[in-house]
Amino acid sequence: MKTASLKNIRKAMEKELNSKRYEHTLSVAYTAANLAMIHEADVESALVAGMLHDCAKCISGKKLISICRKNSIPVSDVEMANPSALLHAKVGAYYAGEKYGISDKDILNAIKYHTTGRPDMSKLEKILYIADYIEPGRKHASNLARIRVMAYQNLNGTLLKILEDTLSYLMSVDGQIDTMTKKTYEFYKNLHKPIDN
Ligand code: DGI
Ligand code: FE
Ligand code: FE
Repeated sequence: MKTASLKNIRKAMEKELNSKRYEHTLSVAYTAANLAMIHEADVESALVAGMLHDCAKCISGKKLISICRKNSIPVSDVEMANPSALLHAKVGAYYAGEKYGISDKDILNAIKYHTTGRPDMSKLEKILYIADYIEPGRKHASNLARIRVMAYQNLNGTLLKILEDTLSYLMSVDGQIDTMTKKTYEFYKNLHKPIDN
């Protein structure tokens, strides 16, 4: 399939997603574009990644597992137990390639890792991860006002704060933590360690 235009992707998302998720999608796309402008990343890629990041979010957990099985996408035990939270990102990346014709690896990886992050993310991956967390429609996360300011100044510091807050939120609700979320947190924590001599 030829790469769909941004306008066509937006129309497809309007059909595919419920209205709340579609509003969130638009907000993430434009927040990601803003972050790309200030951090000198590719604005078009940020828009496309934002527009498609949750393209599999309205698919049931059961269906997400079966899509993974059919297409040889590996599923861990934690993903199997939390398919909606974790697998929509992996399936989303798969759909972005197969249904929406995206071949840019960086965009596909940004979608794939938008929920857990991963160690040593590209600039676009960081931008999407952060935009998803800070978009104007998000209301409930703690420290949001501070994180929004940080996002326009320092991507790695912002990632670490979001990861810290996500892990404490997951622990407070007894949520199972994905190995990738843990690895990402460790990576960005070590990056910020003060050098002692
Ligand atoms: O799809 P969105 O709601 O826009 O955002 P998202 O893709 O970042 O998903 C956010 C949810 O994912 C949030 O409720 C926390 C959850 N999450 C992130 N890392 C993990 C996780 N859930 C579990 N169980 N384990 C994780 O490691
Ligand atoms: Fe998501
Ligand atoms: Fe999202």
